[in-house]
Amino acid sequence: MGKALVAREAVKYIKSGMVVGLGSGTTAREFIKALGELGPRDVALVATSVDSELLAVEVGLGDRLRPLWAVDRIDIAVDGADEVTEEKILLKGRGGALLREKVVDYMAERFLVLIEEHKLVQHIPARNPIPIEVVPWAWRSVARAVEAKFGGTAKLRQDGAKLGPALTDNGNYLLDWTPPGPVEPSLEEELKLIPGVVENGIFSKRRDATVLVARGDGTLKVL
Ligand code: DER
Repeated sequence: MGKALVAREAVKYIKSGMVVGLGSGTTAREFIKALGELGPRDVALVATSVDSELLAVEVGLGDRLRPLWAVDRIDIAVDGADEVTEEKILLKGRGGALLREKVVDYMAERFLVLIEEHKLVQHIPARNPIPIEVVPWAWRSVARAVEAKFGGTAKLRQDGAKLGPALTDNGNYLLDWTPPGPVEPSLEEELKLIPGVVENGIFSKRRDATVLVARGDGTLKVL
């Protein structure tokens, strides 16, 4: 209910002629469905995962899809999040699409985040590990380096559908790192200095994001 509420509200931000970044995850899926149903047709869409691409095709938006290299701007990116603080620092990546999401979410003129109220937290991480996308060959050395430098435990994410590690759409592995406690936003850059790290799920650079929050009572709050 809440996801559909924020998704339909988000469609109101989409205007004719826009280049729209499609996030990934269950809430972003609701947005894609609502866009197919209610949104303007003359938009260009850049999906941040194969999952979002496939759904866009399913809802009749396939002909609007463009690869990122075929557009010169993103007017608005619409995405979900796993956790959001008051300062609009996001934790993302439970869906494994964090690399393409961060590229699109960070380059977008406007960034719209769609969440249900329970995702609002005091600090990150509150309830989820921090995903780190790594070059497969280096996964263990990265896990060791993260644990040695920052503590906690870094586990290789297994693929729920088959034996072995999960692969991202970019052909990389994911580490789910549980730090000993809350982390500083600056860790977003520090993690990327570790050789073998491709990206991580700390999104601390879009404090200007608009956050649409679905409250438990069915009302909407805009942060
Ligand atoms: O994996 C991701 O980054 C997703 O956007 C995630 O953060 C939100 O997914 P959800 O809408 O399914 O909770």
